[in-house]
Amino acid sequence: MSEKPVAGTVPDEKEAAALEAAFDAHVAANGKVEPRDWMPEAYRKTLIRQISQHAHSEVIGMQPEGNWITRAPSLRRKAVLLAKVQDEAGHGLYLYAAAETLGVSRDEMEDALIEGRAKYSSIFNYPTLTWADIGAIGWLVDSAAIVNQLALCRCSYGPYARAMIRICKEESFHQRQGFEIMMALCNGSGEQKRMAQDAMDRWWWPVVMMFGPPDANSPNSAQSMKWRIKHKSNDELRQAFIDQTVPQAEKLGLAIPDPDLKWNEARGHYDIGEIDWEEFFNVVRGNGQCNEQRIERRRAARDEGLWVCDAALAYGEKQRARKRREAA
Ligand code: BYC
Repeated sequence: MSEKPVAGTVPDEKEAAALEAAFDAHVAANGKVEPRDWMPEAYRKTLIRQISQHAHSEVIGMQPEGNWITRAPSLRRKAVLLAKVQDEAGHGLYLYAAAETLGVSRDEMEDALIEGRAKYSSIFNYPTLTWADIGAIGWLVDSAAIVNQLALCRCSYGPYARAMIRICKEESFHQRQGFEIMMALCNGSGEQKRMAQDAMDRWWWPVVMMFGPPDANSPNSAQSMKWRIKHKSNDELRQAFIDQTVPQAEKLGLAIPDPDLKWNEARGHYDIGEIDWEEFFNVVRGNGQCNEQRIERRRAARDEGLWVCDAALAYGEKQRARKRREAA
């Protein structure tokens, strides 16, 4: 894209059509788009929407797991969980930074989340009732995240694709720690095994829904796939997750709460029962079990942390003033 006009150039109508055609050809050939390249306004907006919502999901996702840091069953489990939750904060930061390259500020994105104008993943509106939920999140939610994010590593927008590569590496560790918690519970006492099954029963369907609405009802998919932001559709990714997870559940000795789950020899995939899309849209609209609590906590964290930002800004200004004085 280097020979093309940089962002901020205002082309006339004919130039704009030529730029758009060149842009489409570039991304169709799997070319990368960088922050200073010309891009269609709708491409920029789509990326801001998706990357910021992805960042919000990482940051809000710290809450359900953070809920168990003080109650982790051993020092080792506590240290691992703390590290995982810190990783999620880091993922949020890489993603906010990637979105900022598109000309939106961190404050604008945060306001949109807190004022309910931006979404975050439906999955984080479910409560973590027992320690087994921490295992289920690591195993199932992070597995789902990896399936989705591996495809995003090839996203046409360079800063997003590069952030995804690092995030996926960290998510693999998260997935293993979740599976290991589930393994310990499944090989433990009868009560521990029941706790693991109960977590499976509550998390399975919300995780299946995490991939978003079915392709036929996914308004953003067609354009995002054309722009190579998405390389695989919501249903393709959902199917890949189900196919890889069923054998893992069998290994753990956990039942999947879907009486219609069945291997389909002809398709070479598992068939599943009907997904309750009403529940999904209800949660996305803000009416899930924890939506209010999640946003309220985020708002409180921002408000209570404002003095830290003010102090950092005041300190920076003091340093600059000193340098100016010394240079004078
Ligand atoms: N929840 O046209 P569609 C993590 C919305 S973090 C809520 O298919 P698109 C982790 C969608 O935004 C995981 N809303 O959209 C963190 C759209 O509404 P808008 C987060 C959802 O963008 C901590 C509308 O439904 N991962 O794993 O083409 C600890 C129609 O959908 C959801 C990402 O964010 C949902 N589940 O495809 C542990 C990945 N699904 O925006 C783990 C990046 C859909 O038009 N995002 N909607 O108002 C993506 O890959 C895509 O944005 C999606 C949706 C596949 C999620």
